Amino acid sequence: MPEVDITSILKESRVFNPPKKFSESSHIKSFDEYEQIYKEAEIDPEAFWAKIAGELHWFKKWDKVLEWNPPFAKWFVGGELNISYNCIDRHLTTWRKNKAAIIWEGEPGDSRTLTYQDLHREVSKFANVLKSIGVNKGDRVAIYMPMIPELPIAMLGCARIGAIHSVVFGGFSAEALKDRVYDAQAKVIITADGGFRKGEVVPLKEKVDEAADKSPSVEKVIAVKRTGNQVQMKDGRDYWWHDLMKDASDKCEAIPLDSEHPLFILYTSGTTGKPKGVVHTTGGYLTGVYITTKWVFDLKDEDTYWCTADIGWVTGHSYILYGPLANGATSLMYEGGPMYPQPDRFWEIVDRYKVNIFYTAPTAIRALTKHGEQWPLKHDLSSLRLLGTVGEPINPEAWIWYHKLIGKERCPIVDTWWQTETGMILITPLPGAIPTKPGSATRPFPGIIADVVSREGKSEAPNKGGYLVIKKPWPAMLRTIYGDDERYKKQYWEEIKGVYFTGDGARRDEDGYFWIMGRVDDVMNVAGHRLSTMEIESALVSHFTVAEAAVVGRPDEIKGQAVVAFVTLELGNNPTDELKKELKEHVSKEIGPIAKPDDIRFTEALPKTRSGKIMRRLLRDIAYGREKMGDTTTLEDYSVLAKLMEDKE
Ligand code: 7RM
Repeated sequence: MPEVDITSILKESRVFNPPKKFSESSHIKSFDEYEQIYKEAEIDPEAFWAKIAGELHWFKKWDKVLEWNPPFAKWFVGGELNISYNCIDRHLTTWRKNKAAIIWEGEPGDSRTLTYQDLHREVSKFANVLKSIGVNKGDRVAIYMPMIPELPIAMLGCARIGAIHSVVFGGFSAEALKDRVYDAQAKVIITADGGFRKGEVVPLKEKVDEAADKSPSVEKVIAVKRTGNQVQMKDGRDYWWHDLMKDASDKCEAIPLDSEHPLFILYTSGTTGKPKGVVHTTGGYLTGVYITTKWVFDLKDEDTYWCTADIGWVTGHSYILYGPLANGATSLMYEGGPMYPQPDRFWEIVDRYKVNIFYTAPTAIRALTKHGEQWPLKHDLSSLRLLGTVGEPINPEAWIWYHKLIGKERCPIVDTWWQTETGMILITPLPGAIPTKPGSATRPFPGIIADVVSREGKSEAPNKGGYLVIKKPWPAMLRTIYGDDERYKKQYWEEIKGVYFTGDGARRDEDGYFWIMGRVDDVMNVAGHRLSTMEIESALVSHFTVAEAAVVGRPDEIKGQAVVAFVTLELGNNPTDELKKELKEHVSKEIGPIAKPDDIRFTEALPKTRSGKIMRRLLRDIAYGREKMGDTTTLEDYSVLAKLMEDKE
């Protein structure tokens, strides 16, 4: 881990208060109310979390709220519940029985709505299917599917009988799938004959065949027919979803599970080698996602809520599926890409379904910004009342675009900081209560004790950069890395003694607001100053010609590191030397000469992971002039990288 003395140079002084009308009708209505709840939760976190858990359905109440043997936590010890019951059955005895649980839109334009009652029938049937092919409580089930309704049905079906799901994002390669199936020793893989993405069929079954052939643990494969794509079905191993469902009974009670029974494993990339299987359990996870969904998105029964993530990422697990359904909400789910068939697909969907709450990633916002204002302007977005972001720091430019063009200066924006490991949102505005500042995730959620500290674990002064840590256990925290308690301990709890190490750099301003500066390995050291790549990127993007920028360091004899910026331009701008000069001056003016890029390289696209995070590690390889790149398995589009390597300067 690098030394810390992260110099923070970005100053953003705009403050946006929650609109009065919004506050009046929201769950948490004022800053004072937030502070009051925060304080109470700080004094007695167990009482705070127990009160929330009490709003859920338990077959058996817990004996003890928390058992903390650092760094191993157990929440709601002795309690028994079932997430599938909480997300479905619980609503069937209320008026929500015939409420839309999931509104699904396929990329080609087909659609389906599942009420809570529909979902109950499908999930019960599928749980019986799983039992009929030999899946038992505790068995691992890998899920490698497109964004179709059968995906949440499969997950809830697993949860209903206590099988542990491991969803692998449908964009991963056969090799990556095999590694994850192997690590989890999955007994079954659930997939489809393909999915639709950017107008094309994405093959899935072929990759499953490749992975399953090399995975002795896999006994059965279930495939949904989605695209009509020709696929091989192996006798005795492979079954069509619709064949198995045809005769399945729709009666399957949700079984009581121990509060600490594992709900899912979700793999996330570490800095090195093998992906980490992050383990989440039942009672604590549900408590965390239930209350954050309700308060952060200010969710009401009338809302149509849309999170644009893929369920293959933690954002989809927590905020498309479990959080919203635990609240009895209507969750919209979209199969395809934001630019298909045109860059207004998101806005067209918002308009057609009258979406009220919209949650997406900064990378999507920037991509849409690049296509110009005409696309959102074509649609009526007046149904929107709240916007959200997640995944990376949002640069103030993109924030303001989102605020003006999408929210029409009417909708609060919740910039939510969290991780696969945290399970739930930890640092975030509560939209009716906390004034926002573009680029800041603002304050910790009640019950969360966050801090910015030095390598030695000492709190940093306001506005001084340091490591973001969480000081107390929280219910939705990861319990371990699957099969590797040691790695869990070392990676998260031993880097900085006694606290959870997030791997992110941050600063806290004079109002106690958190400004996330990205992963600490995305931090540079220029002439003795540790600079956040994100802040320089932000300055670049504030120039009217720049669509997106990624900044990395390369070794420099004099300064230690030199600043290299990879820049994509808004359509219609020419990548000239003049412009390079102008951009350097612009950064110099925006943040100071220390941050002025030494090199600017124009590129048509930046290398990103499939979830849209810029892979600065690979750009660093290029900036260093390395011939061989590091691990590229999580890269979305290899040609972007190949092109960058070709036009070396
Ligand atoms: C939910 C998710 C986690 C990493 C995290 C940060 C970055 C996420 C924000 C953010 C600044 C945010 N899980 N990150 N949200 N940085 N502001 N609002 O993305 O496991 O895939 O990634 O993402 O670096 O550590 S994740």
